[in-house]
Amino acid sequence: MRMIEARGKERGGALAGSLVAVLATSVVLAGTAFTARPTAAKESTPGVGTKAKGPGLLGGQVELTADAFEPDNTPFAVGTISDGESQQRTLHTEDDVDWVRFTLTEAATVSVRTTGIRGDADTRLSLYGPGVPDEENGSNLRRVNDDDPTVDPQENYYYSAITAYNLEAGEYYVKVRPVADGQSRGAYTLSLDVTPAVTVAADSAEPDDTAAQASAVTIGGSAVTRTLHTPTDVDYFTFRVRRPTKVRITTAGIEGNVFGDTMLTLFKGRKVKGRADDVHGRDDFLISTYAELTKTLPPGVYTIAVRGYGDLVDPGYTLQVSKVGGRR
Ligand SMILES: [Ca+2]
Ligand SMILES: [Ca+2]
Ligand SMILES: [Ca+2]
Ligand SMILES: [Ca+2]
Repeated sequence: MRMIEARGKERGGALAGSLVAVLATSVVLAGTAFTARPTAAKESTPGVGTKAKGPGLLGGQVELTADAFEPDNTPFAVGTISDGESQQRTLHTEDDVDWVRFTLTEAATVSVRTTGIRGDADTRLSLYGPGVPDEENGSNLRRVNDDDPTVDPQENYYYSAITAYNLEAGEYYVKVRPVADGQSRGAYTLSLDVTPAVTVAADSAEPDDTAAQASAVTIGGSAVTRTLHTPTDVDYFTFRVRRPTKVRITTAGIEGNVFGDTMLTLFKGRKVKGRADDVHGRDDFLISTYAELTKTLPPGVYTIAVRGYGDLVDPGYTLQVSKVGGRR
């Protein structure tokens, strides 16, 4: 399931609500109709979308053993994976963690994914770098993904994929661990593909890297399309609220782009200084998908900043501001 990494072990009402919202987003992102299967259903409906795995058994038949890459439960002194390589691995216990590293000698786009058959491992994938993973603060955590529709469009609740455009040269670390639901052990294949860095063109609104350069958008207006053409690109937007309004700000990938990961910050006013009391809302901390924010706002002028999570470039995203609970 897509969820916040830091809350991976939580279950219950509060998280369920956010999961539904995130799943709804993923449907839009994928551009592909598939039936959302909430975690709750998986836990409460044995035999339907669950795994028939006995203790120490894989699929109830084959014993689940530690893979050849163990021990690799910490990022230190782990093995490597290279471009085009696939590694057969297992999450043989519910607390198994598999770390692996790779080196980019020049800027490149990286795709790392887990695959397998339904009923095997249910993975969560993290990409750190460059440099030694900062698990405590997440300072070099680039992406997290639990379920990716590109890995398995039909039953995409087990395997994970991360595509990170234009990572700088350096050493990167991949972490695979089970989704914390007590039934995530199993076999999986870990694959890495490295392709040349892509060139992303600056959008027509550039430069819009300060609040003073923000593009005006309207509540209920059509979506605008932008790119994040450099790792440090920030796109500013501004809109006016004339009477108290519940507003939804949505970012999404353009057609064919499901890999983006935006961070969205909403400020009151036009003078964006980044002070905490300026911030009316944020979205998408550690969630590997496009940001969306819903807030009831008093009248005034607001400013939106969009940037790429993990300083990633994005070849095309849309932003739309809509009114919730009324005419759009
Ligand atoms: Ca393992
Ligand atoms: Ca391990
Ligand atoms: Ca831009
Ligand atoms: Ca910009």
